[in-house]
Amino acid sequence: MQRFSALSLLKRGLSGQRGWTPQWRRPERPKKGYDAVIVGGGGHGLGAAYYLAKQHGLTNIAVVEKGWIGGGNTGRNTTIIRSNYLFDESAGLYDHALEMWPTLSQELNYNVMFSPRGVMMLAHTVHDEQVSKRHVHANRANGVDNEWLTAKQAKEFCPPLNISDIRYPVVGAALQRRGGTARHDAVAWGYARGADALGVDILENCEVTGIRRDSNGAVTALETTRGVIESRKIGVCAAGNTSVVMKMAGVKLPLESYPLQALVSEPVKPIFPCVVMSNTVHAYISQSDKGELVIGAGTDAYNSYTQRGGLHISSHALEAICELFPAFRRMRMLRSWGGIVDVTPDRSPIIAKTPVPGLYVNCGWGTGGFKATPGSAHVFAHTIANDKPHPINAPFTIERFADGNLIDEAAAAAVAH
Ligand code: FAD
Ligand code: PYC
Repeated sequence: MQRFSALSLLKRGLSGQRGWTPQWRRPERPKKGYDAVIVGGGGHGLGAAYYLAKQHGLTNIAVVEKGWIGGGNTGRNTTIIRSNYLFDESAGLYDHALEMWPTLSQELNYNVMFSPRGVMMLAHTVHDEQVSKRHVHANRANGVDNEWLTAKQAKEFCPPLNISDIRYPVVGAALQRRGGTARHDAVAWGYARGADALGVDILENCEVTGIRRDSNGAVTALETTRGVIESRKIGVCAAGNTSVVMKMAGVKLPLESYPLQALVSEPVKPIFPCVVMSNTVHAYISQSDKGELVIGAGTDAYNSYTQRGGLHISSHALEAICELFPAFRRMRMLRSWGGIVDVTPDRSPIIAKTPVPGLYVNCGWGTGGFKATPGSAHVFAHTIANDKPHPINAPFTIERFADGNLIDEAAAAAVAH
């Protein structure tokens, strides 16, 4: 790690910040070929490259990214981290990730600012309460922490919360204390720097435009805007663009792409101690370390590849936030943005081999893949290196949509879609 004295920092600042050492190399051009190539420089792709190099000794590899790393959903998400999903398979996957978050900064020697401040999911109706309690019981049976709070306890945990005198009074909440937030960009940058240090080429502004296959159907190369790159192993982590990339290899996946948006307020002093989500009113909120209230809404109701959502969706979320937290009614919103999320029919991801030899896919995270980044990257690297899934991602196949072994996490996905 580079260290700077106060004087050298000042000199660098005054000199227009010239002379910083880039955190990862920018190779002038791709090599002719690699042992493996990952498509997509988000957290899942960069993380997979990092674990391929670190744990499987595959260092002649590259990550190809059509824009800049972290510029997809990784840098656009609201960073909620939790593992309170319903089914055993999901507990295995999301808790594997949650167990990796507390030491990720040390692992990468890069501060990802993981903050386990607690994620509280509100219940507003008897039905909400029943569903939440079912999740609490299922989680605890799997050794995953989750607890039921009364409305009064929920307010004690989050004092700005209004629990009565509103359209949807709060009847209680499920709290996962180990849940929280992290700094999204730092996750991408930390994995990029770590992978680069192990020899991985990170190729930005390199869009995949085609996938070549041999007479047996196996992958042989990627066509990109920076030339043809040969590889017998290709891992696709292209989030909102998965269908587009997979079509290049003739693979059709059961995915629908939707815009999902979020917005932040002007920054204020620390006022909000945790993360609060409400599925029923389609809104969730936390406070960033910079002081902004980070607020998210539901997906738009139509398929699209635009990275912005409809105004009525964010207005709806803000109405709910103002009812739940009347103290925020006069806050100004600073900016909003959107991402594209790929949604599967059962709202669980696909982390799997594909019918095309040498082609692997990690997708379908919908509105909730950030939390899974370290765990997903770790098991996806295993899948690519060994040409077979890790036991944790073995259930997350493409075939489940034909054989019926669905992992229906619609209720746990938390953002309506
Ligand atoms: P990405 O970070 O999107 O990376 C995919 C990359 O692939 C992109 O950089 C893209 O440019 C690149 N790519 C695409 N096509 C090509 C091509 N042809 N060639 C080369 N590169 C290509 N999840 C949570 O767990 N908690 C949250 O609070 C949360 N909030 C969210 C809020 C919003 C507004 C949004 C949009 C998403 C949210 N998510 C959340 C979901 C989460 O952001 C994603 O599931 C996760 O970041 C996906 O990571 P990734 O690495 O798979 O994808
Ligand atoms: O998956 O927890 C989540 C989430 C919250 C907001 C968007 N996704």
